[in-house]
Amino acid sequence: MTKRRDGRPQWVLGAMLGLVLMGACGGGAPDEGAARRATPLGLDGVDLCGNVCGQGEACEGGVCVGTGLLQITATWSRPGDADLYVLTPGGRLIHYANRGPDADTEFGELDVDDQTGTGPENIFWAVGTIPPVNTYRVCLTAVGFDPAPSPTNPVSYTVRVRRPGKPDFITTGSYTQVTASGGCNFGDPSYVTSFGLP
Ligand SMILES: [Ca+2]
Repeated sequence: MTKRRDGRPQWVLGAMLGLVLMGACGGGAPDEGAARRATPLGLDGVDLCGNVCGQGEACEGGVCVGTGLLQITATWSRPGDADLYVLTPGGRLIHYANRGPDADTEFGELDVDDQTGTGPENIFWAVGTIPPVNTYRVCLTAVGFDPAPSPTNPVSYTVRVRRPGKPDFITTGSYTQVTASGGCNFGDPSYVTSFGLP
């Protein structure tokens, strides 16, 4: 049986995650806390989701997306095409043109490439797939907006990292120019943040 470094069997983690995710997307009576937790961008997903997502999925902004032991999700403020990039600890770049899951993404997967809306765009390691440990980099390009991002018409964004047992790690920002990707390096205009596992 595959084990993490802390020695917990994989199925235990999966079961814990399942408990966390249960009820994340409809299927139960609305609770008062949902309204307080909801954000304008719908990253919480509780209030904006009108459907019930399947096992291994979570609702983000009304869309069922994949989730697991690591999930990185981006939304943005006005309709257009932003692209989420995740550079894995092993140096693999996951994005719309390298979606995985396979060895070239260290078995992470991009399941939603939004080109016309406000997200979500979502990269995750599916339930039962253990993401590699060490440092991840996150970039978000803003390449397909009309009007293009500018000081008078910025595109703001929210990127959320979810890991079981830890609070959500949320980074927000705003683009005032077109930002392309050169591979998700520190200092790139599209660079958003870094985080580590475990
Ligand atoms: Ca996109």
